[in-house]
Amino acid sequence: EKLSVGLLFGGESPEHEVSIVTARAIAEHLDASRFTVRPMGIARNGVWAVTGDPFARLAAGELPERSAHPFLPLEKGAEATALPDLFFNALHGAGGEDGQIQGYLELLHRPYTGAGLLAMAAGMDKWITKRLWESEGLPVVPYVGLTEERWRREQAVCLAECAKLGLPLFVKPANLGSSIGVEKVKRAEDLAAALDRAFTFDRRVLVEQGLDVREIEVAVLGGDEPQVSKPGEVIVADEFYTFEDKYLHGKSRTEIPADIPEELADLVRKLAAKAFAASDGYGMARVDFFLERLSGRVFLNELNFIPGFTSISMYPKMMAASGVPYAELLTRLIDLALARHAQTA
Ligand code: ADP
Ligand code: MG
Ligand code: MG
Ligand code: K
Repeated sequence: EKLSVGLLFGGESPEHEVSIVTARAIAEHLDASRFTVRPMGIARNGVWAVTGDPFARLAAGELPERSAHPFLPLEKGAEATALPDLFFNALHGAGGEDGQIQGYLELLHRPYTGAGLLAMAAGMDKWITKRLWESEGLPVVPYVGLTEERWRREQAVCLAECAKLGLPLFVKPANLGSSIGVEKVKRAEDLAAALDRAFTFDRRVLVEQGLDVREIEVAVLGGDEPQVSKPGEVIVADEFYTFEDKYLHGKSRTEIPADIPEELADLVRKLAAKAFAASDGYGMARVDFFLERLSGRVFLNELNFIPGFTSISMYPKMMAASGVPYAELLTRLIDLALARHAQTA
């Protein structure tokens, strides 16, 4: 008997389109001898499209009508849809990568790929992530975390605290991705306006020391004893790795494995495993590092529990270079989901 896999994609985040591309790749490569795919597209209005060809319907921008049942986000006419045996989560960003969908799937009592609710929510929040890593003595870039309330209450004190970090600074909303809302601030007099803009995205914002860095990434797969890939590098063309660069007119290149000394690669892989564990990681994560050019020091930047995941994205390419081709990666993630569910059910 084959397992039916509810493939969740789309979603209400800005990564809606890239998620459609990812899900098509997953559907194409899933082991057909073990699994049947049930594409479930979350349209931009939050309604789950599960009938017809959900890939085509979401790609066309369709906004399905919600069923009359007030408790369910399902489309009208799909009320009789059976629950799949498990869910494969291909949703990036808000709603899919931040614990929301994980909580919903827990309530449905079905296994799902990736980490649990707590890890996903904490991994989405760059401020919480840094605190978890700092508590384990892991190296993070010096930063100041600000809430919107505090910023409104005592701007001068906040600015003085940030000034201690020097220049340039990076200002970023705590709970976003794809470089949305990330700004490089080169002059002290520009910081207040940058903070005001960041607070339009989130009530929690980070101000970080801006370093001159190489960007090194590692793919992690598994549970308590995860497999850690060889590091790769994103060679950034612009001033930093921006949304445009990531999705629109990417001038950046990637290199796998990264051209770094072996001892450094070992250090990065060790730190990645520790960071994954400190964040209660499970399933997969791409752990991103900064390698400071001048000092050669290594810092953990962030971790992404649902990183870019088309067959040519960094995470799958790093895993493939470490001996796990895409189709096997999908099977491993599903087996991890089943194992985790068996532990907690
Ligand atoms: P996102 O989750 O949106 O990818 P990041 O924290 O990774 O957010 O920031 C996006 C990009 O901004 C990074 O890949 C890097 O190019 C640049 N960046 C962020 N923080 C710093 C920093 N402290 N120093 C130098 N560059 C940074
Ligand atoms: Mg991110
Ligand atoms: Mg990033
Ligand atoms: K993240």
